[in-house]
Amino acid sequence: MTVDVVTIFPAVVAEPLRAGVVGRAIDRGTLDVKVRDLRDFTSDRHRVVDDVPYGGGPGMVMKPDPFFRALDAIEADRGGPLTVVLTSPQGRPFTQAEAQRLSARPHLVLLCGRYEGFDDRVRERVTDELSIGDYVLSGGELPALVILDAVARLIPGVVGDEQSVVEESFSRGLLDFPQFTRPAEIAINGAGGAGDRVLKVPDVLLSGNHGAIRRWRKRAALARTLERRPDLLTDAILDEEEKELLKELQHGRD
Ligand code: JBZ
Repeated sequence: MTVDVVTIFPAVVAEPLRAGVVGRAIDRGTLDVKVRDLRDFTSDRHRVVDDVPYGGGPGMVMKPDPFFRALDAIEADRGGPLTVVLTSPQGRPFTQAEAQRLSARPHLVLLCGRYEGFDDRVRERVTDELSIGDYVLSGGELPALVILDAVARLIPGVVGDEQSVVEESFSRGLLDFPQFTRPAEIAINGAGGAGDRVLKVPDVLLSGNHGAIRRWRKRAALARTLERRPDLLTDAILDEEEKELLKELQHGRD
């Protein structure tokens, strides 16, 4: 997949992309990301990207022409038609299903906004307007990175162990089960003094009984989801054993 990110803060976008699985995918050429400076597509000496809003009011608005010129350059580079993603609070919620849809595209453009937003005419070239959540941010750079990370993980060869992507909580519609690693016991200092509490890994995980482990994990994932995100259970894809376990857990609650 090839991705173009258009921003007035190219370093903010480029640096995080060097880390972890996404960084390695870029090194290997599995993923090709070009971070483009919006100011390179201005035509005035001062490389101005913002202006006062028509009709008055506080703050500045991003000028449309640098975006149009950037999109023309990207289209000439990559060949059209482009999938152009705009991150904004007005977008539809970005979900794992949206990530899956976008991961099937050969090419993505991510437009990052700043200030009070874009001149609305930029939306003429936008195919998908997405929001990563209901909170106030300073710009679209972090949302673009969030979307790129979630989409990149779904491209074959980006995450080493394909199975772990398939088994991931949100792909199944459930929260993950609790994980543990060595040591099997740790002593922690409670309020009373030194080493007065021992935190143990659940015995079943040390038992070597893989059937029992699988069942414990299913139950734990369902219990956590029921406790923290019951809304997810509406759409979760459950096998027969999970449906039974969920019934048990729900009866235990009421
Ligand atoms: C987004 C103009 O800068 C912003 C401000 C908030 C914001 C974005 C861009 S993108 N929120 C979101 O994805 O929810």
